[in-house]
Amino acid sequence: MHRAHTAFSLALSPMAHKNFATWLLNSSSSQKLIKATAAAAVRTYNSAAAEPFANGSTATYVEEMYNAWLRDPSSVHTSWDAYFRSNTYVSPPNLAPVQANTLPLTAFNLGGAASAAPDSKTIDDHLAVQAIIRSYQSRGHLASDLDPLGILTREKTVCKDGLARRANEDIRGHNIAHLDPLEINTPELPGNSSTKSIYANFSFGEQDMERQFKLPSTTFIGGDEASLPLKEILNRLENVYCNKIGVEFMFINSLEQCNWIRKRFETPGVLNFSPEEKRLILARLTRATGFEAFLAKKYSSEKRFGLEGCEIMIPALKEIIDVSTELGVESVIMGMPHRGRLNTLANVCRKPLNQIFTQFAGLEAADDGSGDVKYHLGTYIERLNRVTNKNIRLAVVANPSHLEAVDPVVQGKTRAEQFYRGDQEGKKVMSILIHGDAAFCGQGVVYETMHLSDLPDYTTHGTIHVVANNQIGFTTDPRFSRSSPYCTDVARVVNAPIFHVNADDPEAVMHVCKVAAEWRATFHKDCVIDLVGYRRNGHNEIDEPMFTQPLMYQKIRKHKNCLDLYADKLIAEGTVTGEEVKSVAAKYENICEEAFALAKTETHVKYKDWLDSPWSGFFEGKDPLKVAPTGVKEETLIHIGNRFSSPPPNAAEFVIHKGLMRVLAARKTMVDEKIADWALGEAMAFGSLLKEGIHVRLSGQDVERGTFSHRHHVLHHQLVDKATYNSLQHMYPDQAPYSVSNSSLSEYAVLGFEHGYSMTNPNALVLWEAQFGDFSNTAQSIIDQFISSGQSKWVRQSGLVMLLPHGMEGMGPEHSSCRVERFLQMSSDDPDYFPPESDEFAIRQLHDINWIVANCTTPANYYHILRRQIALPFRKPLILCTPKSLLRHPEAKSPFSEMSEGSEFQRIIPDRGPAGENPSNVKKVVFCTGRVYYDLTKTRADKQLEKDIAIVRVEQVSPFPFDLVKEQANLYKNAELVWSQEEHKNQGCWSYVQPRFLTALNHSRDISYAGRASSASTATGSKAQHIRELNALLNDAIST
Ligand SMILES: Cc1ncc(C[n+]2csc(CCOP(=O)(O)OP(=O)(O)O)c2C)c(N)n1
Ligand SMILES: [Mg+2]
Repeated sequence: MHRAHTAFSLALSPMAHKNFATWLLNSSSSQKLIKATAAAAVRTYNSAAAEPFANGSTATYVEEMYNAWLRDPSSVHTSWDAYFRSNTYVSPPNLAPVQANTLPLTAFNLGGAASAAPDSKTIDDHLAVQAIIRSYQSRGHLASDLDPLGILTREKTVCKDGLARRANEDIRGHNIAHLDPLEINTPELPGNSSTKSIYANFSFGEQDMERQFKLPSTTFIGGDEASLPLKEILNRLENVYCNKIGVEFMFINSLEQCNWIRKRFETPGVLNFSPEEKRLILARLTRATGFEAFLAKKYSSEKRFGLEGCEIMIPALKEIIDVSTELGVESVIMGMPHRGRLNTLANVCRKPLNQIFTQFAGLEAADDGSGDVKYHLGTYIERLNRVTNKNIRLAVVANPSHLEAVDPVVQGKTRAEQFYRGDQEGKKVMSILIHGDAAFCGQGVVYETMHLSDLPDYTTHGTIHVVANNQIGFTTDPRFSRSSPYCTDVARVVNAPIFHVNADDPEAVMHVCKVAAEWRATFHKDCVIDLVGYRRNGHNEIDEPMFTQPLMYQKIRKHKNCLDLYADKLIAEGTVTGEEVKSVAAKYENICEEAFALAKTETHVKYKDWLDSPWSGFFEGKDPLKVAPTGVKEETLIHIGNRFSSPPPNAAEFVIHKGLMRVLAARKTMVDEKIADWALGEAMAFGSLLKEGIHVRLSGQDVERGTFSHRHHVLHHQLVDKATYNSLQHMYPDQAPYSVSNSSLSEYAVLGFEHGYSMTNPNALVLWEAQFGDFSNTAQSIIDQFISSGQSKWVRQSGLVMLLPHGMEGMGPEHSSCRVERFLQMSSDDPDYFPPESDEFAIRQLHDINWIVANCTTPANYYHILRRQIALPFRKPLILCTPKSLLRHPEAKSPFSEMSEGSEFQRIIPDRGPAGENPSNVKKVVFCTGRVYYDLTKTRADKQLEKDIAIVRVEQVSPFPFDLVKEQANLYKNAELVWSQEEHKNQGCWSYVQPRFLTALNHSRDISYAGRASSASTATGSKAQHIRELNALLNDAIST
């Protein structure tokens, strides 16, 4: 509505230009009409840059209102009627380039004398033709010939000129079905007789087919012609919009973009290819087809999820890459599912064929890791693009079976690569996402990822989506797997144009790919190519498709493959000979045979060959067991603290909220007292890393302020919109960039994105914060499939930090638990194995585990563990339970001395009070983690049991500090050992720590549990019950 209002008021602006359509308004006055017609028709349309009119749907809306009003003034609201009558409406000025529509209407022989004013029938007929053109543009795709099997293709109808056309009244009709020139099923019009008579004039008969019509500015079908006979108009439209390409774009809110697309598809001759181009397509198609055939021959009983039926995807990807490289792209990051993946690696990335074939041999791995199936592995290749003669990097990101889960990961990786290259507009680095038809519409993460596409801190400046649409998902037909007409409708939400194309027409496919690459390079927005093909085999090669799709597969069995169809076509038109076709195929088969022989000589597979994100140089020369110090000079802490607590340098002009002035003042006091709370500790970690050249990126919902209003990294000018100040970006003149960004309200896509971002460069601290920890479970497949297991499956490391607000604070079942038990269950350290004790115990454990799970109780430890992420000589994900009420807890503060040089992360914090001083007298040791520590110490103080009960904090839960637990237990020889937690017994850390305690204690002592009972829900919704449970657990734990 806001936009509509803007469009409306712009249209009313006194700056209004000439009134384009005056001639239509005043049809009663022929004098006026002629003058105005001439004035309007000779106007030249300006370039998009000069477009003063609001673009967007509202502009289209006004235009449509206007058109409706032209047809029938009574069909619009009286206010619009008055407005249009006032002659102040200016139609959008730049609907076409100069060549179109520059002649006065009177220049055409429109049925009357050339110099006479057109009569109202002529005008109506012209409007009707415009409406027909618009309908083809809007809905022609619905009748296009996309399905190679012909199952879904619309029958042609014979029109009045005797020609068969696909677009019938549904298509041409749209909202203006009464304009149907062919009068097939013209609907009854509403009662108003004057309306009826107007519409009656709109119908065309056979006699009209040769009539010349002036082409409106919104079409390019004329080429250099300003007018065409109606028959030719229909034929050209039919050819453009209802042939092998279906273009869906009229929903786009930009007239400039719509025109850009119209021009690319409507201009006569756009589908003409040179013989060289055709031969290249044929050669590529031969390789794509030959690769699948070769695998089918050699490994007939292996699943490979072949591309048969959609082999054109390989030449399609190559075309996209060629055109994009020509336009400046140097690096392409791809994400794709199983289907056609091996073919893509072989023929798009040109991964050595022997490496691919080795994957079929069932060999042992030469390096660490558990590996993955061959159709999930990633790759990274740098090579010369032979067509453009430019160097290019291609990466296919490793992915799990979880369809579409890789999408946001690819986007994050792409964004990071753009960032490190300073490629702010995505001119050098781009992503391509390949989808299956069923997954594209079925998986919600596609929608979530789409919604990142235009956000300032998440955009990759346009992704080309390619759907390998084989019109089936496993055994399910589209009519049972989606409610939308197309599998691509999800892309409409971001105004991405969608190019549907019949996968059996290679030239149409190449044209669409070229347009897609140019679209991205021009507008830096997403677009979709829907390759409509089929699946020649079952879901995999061993599946029997006739069980479930008998009729479809009868058709498929009889259907020639695309290569043969295209070869036949090129032979028939004389572009190639049959011998040439055979020799290209034979040559490729030889290449495959040679690689096959080479693969046979391999004795091992190397997972490293399949790494998608190599960190060249990072591991070299590093002691793999040495952690750099995490403490920094006190003066650094003071400097960061002072900056972090100061308003912007131009404070006099920058009006800060009073409440935030108080926050800054409180921070300043802490800095003066050399003490830090949680927010300050975090800022110290970030600031010191930035000083050391480490890029820090924090992303998640509302992270700029912080869900709990404690962070406030972005100060907002109270009087000036969008004026902000972020002190962490201004710590040091030569610091690394700091980015903090509120994300879209998504966990799955955003966590995936940040994971992808973290894969690109090890020298960056990338953090994702959940609004509350429990919401992270909507991103479970990123956690399970990528973060916890990525290194093991794909030898790929990531130092991503997940900040998960966690704690039972009476807020109800949600907002309480981050379900730390789940993360712990996925930790890979063995509960029964106590690693050898040495100075390197801690670092070895970190080296060997899949990730780190911690719950810190002090800002200093939080600071150290963040810095340790970078100080480690390798990268591990860090799952961090973070506090809520502790953010402001008076005791949860740390002196600078615990963060300065010489200090380090404490895996366990021993009891620092009277109990620790005389340990042999201690009756009980309560081990715990996280915020419950503060409740336990308070209860202990209240009960005056400080000498009797020691409280030990396990700050790093996983990998489990066996050595330090043993040390603490030995210290309190006579004490009973208890684990206390606030989470329910079947949740929290208990089930993880219990067996590990026993291992640490060598089963010589026991450990008991003090906490809530087991429960299905994470927490009670009743405050009273919460307090009751808390008191019970505290009393249970703190008693002797
Ligand atoms: C999230 C998820 N759910 C279910 C599956 C099981 N599955 C594997 S392939 C497939 C069908 C995919 O169909 P489509 O996306 O059209 O790709 P195609 O196999 O047809 O190329 C299904 C359901 C999966 N891999 N991932
Ligand atoms: Mg499919």
